[in-house]
Amino acid sequence: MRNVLPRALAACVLASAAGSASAQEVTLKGITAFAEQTFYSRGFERFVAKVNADGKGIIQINYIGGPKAMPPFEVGNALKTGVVDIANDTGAFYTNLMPEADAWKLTERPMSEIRKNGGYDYMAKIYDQKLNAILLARHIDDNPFHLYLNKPITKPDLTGLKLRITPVYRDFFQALGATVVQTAPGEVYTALERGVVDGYGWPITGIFDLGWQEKTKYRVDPGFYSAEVSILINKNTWAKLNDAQKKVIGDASAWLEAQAQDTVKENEADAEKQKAAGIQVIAFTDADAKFYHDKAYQAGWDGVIKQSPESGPKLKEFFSKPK
Ligand code: 173
Repeated sequence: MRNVLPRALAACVLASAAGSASAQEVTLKGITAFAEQTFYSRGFERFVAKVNADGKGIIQINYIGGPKAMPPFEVGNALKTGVVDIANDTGAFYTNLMPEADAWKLTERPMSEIRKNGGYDYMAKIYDQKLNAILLARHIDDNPFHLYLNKPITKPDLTGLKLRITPVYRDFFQALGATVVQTAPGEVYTALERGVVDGYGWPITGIFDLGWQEKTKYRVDPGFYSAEVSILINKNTWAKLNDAQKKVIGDASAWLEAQAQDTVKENEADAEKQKAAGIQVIAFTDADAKFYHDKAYQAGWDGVIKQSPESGPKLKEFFSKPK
């Protein structure tokens, strides 16, 4: 008789501990590499709002913010080491850890196909090994990059121009003769204002977010590549989640990635806005436009393959337009 009570108590304590563990709400730390409430952070912010609504009592995201909280090129390492659990970032910002991530810009097939043809799985292994992370959702796609200039050009020759870049544009702009200088987006306005650069690479959308239209005279057409911005989660964080928590995150990810195609509408709206702001389009002849386009992909893939001689050719097969 004497032993019964402690044993019953112990069972009770165990049961309630297990009960509270499974019912416990988990809070993840989230960060974005782009300025808060600007175009490339908005998808992430919708994702955070959905997780926090659907995940009440299960899982929440504490959104710490953007470049004011952490320099954009450091977000990849913060995710890898678990300083943050979940991040909104683009491959070009963490090539120091995973050069292959920059290859996302070269996709010429929708993510739905790349998830089926083995390309996503191939990249997932590299994310696992080099970034200790899982790519949850690519929410920016079909969003071309452009060259913006303050000096006019008439053909695809950038000799004598100094351009702001990230790894996205380096090989291409250099192949056309430009001198390049890498900066975070937050430094572009000042670089233009001071005349430190003659232009910059950036996608078709978002220049109004940081006021660059005030310091931009020309946009060169056509655009090239397809910008990628994705939500990533630290692998250890993911492994600790229970099924219900994983479902909230997984459902919100699928929901967001399915919206990536809406980017096309934003592309058109921003092109109109640029026109209204007086940004002139420099359009090449058809032959020059083809040369420019082909050079972009050739220089882009050459760069990826040079960095990753083993993975590069495989990624090219998964990502390129079927021949
Ligand atoms: O130009 C950039 O900073 C850059 O690389 C990028 C990538 C994806 C979306 C927007 C910008």
